[in-house]
Amino acid sequence: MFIDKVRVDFKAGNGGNGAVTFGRDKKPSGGNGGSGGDVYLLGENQLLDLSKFDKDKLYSAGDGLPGGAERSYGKNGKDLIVKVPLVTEVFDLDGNLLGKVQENGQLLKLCKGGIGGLGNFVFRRGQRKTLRMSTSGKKGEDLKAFLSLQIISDIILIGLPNAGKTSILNILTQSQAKVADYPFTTLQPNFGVVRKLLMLDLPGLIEGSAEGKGLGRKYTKHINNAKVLMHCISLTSEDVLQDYKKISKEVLKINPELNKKTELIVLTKADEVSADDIQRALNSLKSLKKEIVITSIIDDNSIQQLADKLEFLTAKTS
Ligand SMILES: Nc1nc2c(ncn2[C@@H]2O[C@H](COP(=O)(O)OP(=O)(O)OP(=O)(O)O)[C@@H](O)[C@H]2O)c(=O)[nH]1
Ligand SMILES: [Mg+2]
Repeated sequence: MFIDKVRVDFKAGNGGNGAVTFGRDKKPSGGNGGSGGDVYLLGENQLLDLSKFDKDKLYSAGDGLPGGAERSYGKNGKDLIVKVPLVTEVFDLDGNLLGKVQENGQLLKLCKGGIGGLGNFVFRRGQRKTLRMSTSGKKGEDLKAFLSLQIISDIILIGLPNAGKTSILNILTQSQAKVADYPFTTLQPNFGVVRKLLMLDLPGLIEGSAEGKGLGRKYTKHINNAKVLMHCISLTSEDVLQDYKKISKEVLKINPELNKKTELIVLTKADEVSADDIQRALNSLKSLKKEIVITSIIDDNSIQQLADKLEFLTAKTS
């Protein structure tokens, strides 16, 4: 199941306690405790979602070990490095943004390990009563967080329910996501890769998606990071321009900046309509001055032309 938001608890390691020991000469010799390990997130571009996180688990780094005799230092606790997909944002429970992992290999420190306590060797020059003194290791920081993912895709498929989005994703990327002759077949985003381009198929948008109607809003944040918007409209529609406007309105409500994004209109199901219908649809969309490709999933040529166009547009955008 595709998961783009999780509640996760992190905890850095505690520092080890300082030791109280005496050498053969009866002088204080206790070493310092080791530091607790830190917790980091690491950007990993091969990961696609946050489903590997277990909300009931505490993600914790190792504790520092106590100091030992003869001034030996306790070993430092092991850092915990947790891989996350790009772009992962970290929020505290009040919704404050704490940080963002947006590049492959980027490390983001979430919690700092506690420093180790001091052993009594440190207090060797003190008074008699301080010779047995040591300090405890400090506690590691903890964080109750939400991780939220905004996928960086090359192409994002948008359009009304039943427009044929998943069918195109399947045929272009040889995926096997569910397709059916009713709206809202796609309940969670589907992924596929065509010519090394990551394609994301969102559940259909409807009027009011931006305000939370239907399934739209849950995943609409992923539109922000896509290079190309691929807007699917069925040629069997009564009014393709109206369909286009309904979705565009929703997209702009999600983010007004999205009208600057490269957009390709894909007219689908060409095999179900006549040549005249196609011409009529093209005429009604003319005023938009957008690139348009006409497809049918049973016409392989049209699908290859679409792939060429997507390759060209994404290359131009990056
Ligand atoms: N004849 C024909 N039917 C198509 C074509 N593309 C899709 N369909 C049919 O249209 C219906 C809807 O297709 P989907 O791919 O599920 O549409 P969707 O946009 O993903 O729909 P939601 O997930 O509900 O938003 C299915 O019955 C498909 O078989 C096409 O090119 N030609
Ligand atoms: Mg679908």
